[in-house]
Amino acid sequence: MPRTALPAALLAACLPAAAAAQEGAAPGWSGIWRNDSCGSGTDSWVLGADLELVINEGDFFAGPVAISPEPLAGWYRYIAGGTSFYIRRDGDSLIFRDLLDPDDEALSDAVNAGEVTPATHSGIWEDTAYHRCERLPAASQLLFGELAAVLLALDAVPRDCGRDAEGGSCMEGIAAALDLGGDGKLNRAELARALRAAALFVDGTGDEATELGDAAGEQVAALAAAPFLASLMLASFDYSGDGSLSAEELAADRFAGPGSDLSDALPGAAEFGAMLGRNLGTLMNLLESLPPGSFPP
Ligand SMILES: [Ca+2]
Repeated sequence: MPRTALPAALLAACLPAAAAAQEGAAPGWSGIWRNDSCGSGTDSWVLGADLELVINEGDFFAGPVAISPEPLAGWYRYIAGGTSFYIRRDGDSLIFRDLLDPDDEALSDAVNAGEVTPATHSGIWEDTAYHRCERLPAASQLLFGELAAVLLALDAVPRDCGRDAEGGSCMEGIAAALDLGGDGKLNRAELARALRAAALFVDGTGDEATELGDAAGEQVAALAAAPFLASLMLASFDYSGDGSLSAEELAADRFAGPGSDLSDALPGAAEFGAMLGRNLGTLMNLLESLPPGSFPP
């Protein structure tokens, strides 16, 4: 993986949807939601303004989301992984509406095309109520707690980030979202945390859900690789030599030109995710092939 791809990779993981997003989750919908109840549900749904993470009993999915700004018959259209669903708030619950028979391809196609909606059809839907929870259940927290926290923190990045005329302010938002210590810069551990979250996020993207067992194995590799990658990022971009990356250092020479912004600098969301997946996959394979002790301190 070329070093110059690393900050792009970090950005790609953080902002796969923002550059293209015209829509976003309605305010107050972001958070951790569980079906049934926080204690006994089977599924967790981490919903951010642009990104989501869905954890089921045996697998998980991560990716960009888009939610319509206006409701249809009280339901907001919500598009994830190219498939349309509907959601609405009901008090403290978030109601998720899917087709009763999601295997009915003709009907699914009509829903995805916007021809069949809750305003035009009834009796074909199945609703599931999700309840807001403070955190993921303990069993999920270990593997997904970091990604959930990073994903929700990115809600604070300006909504017009991808179209912002000044990429630098966008980078400030990203740096702030990932800055756990609150000093306005990203140190090696903060970069490593973002990279671990990025690796898991990429692991969960794609057409098929990823099995939890596979994700756990790859997270072990990411745990070892992330500090090494973070060191490479510091070696390449910490121009002031203080051991941290500032928003200015992340943005230097990249988003400075007149009229340049992230949407010019970065490819589309889908290509981006694929590129990042390839790069991280190659890198993980390389790192796994190295003998113990190969990592720098
Ligand atoms: Ca910091």
